[in-house]
Amino acid sequence: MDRKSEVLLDFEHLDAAETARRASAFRALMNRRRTVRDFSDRPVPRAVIEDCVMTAATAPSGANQQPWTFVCISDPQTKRRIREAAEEEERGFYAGRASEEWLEALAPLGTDENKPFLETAPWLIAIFAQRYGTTEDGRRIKHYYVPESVGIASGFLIAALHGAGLATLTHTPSPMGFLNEICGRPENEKAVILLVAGYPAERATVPDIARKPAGQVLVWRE
Ligand code: IYR
Repeated sequence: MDRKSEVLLDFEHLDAAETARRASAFRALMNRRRTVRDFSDRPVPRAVIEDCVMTAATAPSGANQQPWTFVCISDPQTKRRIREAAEEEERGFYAGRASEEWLEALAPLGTDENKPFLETAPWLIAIFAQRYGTTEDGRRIKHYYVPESVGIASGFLIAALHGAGLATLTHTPSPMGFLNEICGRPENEKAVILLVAGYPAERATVPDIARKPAGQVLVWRE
């Protein structure tokens, strides 16, 4: 087993004051993020999406296997197919598959089976988890910590898009098998999130909900 290493060269060594400033500024930036469901059709250049996806692809992953594929969709016909398939699943969900308890938990969000944003927003990013890898000669390679790795990368993507001034919706139509067919992805890949990205519509509304305060999130052992 060869373990090659290289010197860590471009790590930014900051003093305490600058560290505190950066932490605080990033907290303020991320605290302004809201999940948005009313999108404008204002275009977003492909290069912006590429930068954000390649930021996501800097995420750490199990055994550095980077078990993710991001399919970026702006083509109106593909968006329409995705909307139609997603709404069909959602009709089944809201009209029966979802338990009373689940529907109650969703009530504050005001969601229903209509997903117009899947056509309005300029970009849909279908995030696929590679459950296993394959070699060129077709053998399977086991992947480790796949849900964790793809979850971390998805968080990076949401943060990158937000940092670029875009709004996102972390959409999870259930089940999402239709995305394999529409996006032409192989059997080893499982769609985990359909991320909607773009600018918010004018006068977009968001649910009146709040983040948990530090006292409910953060435990110190000093
Ligand atoms: N997939 C449905 C329901 C839904 C489920 C959860 I969990 C949410 O946080 C929001 C919605 C929908 O998109 O409407």
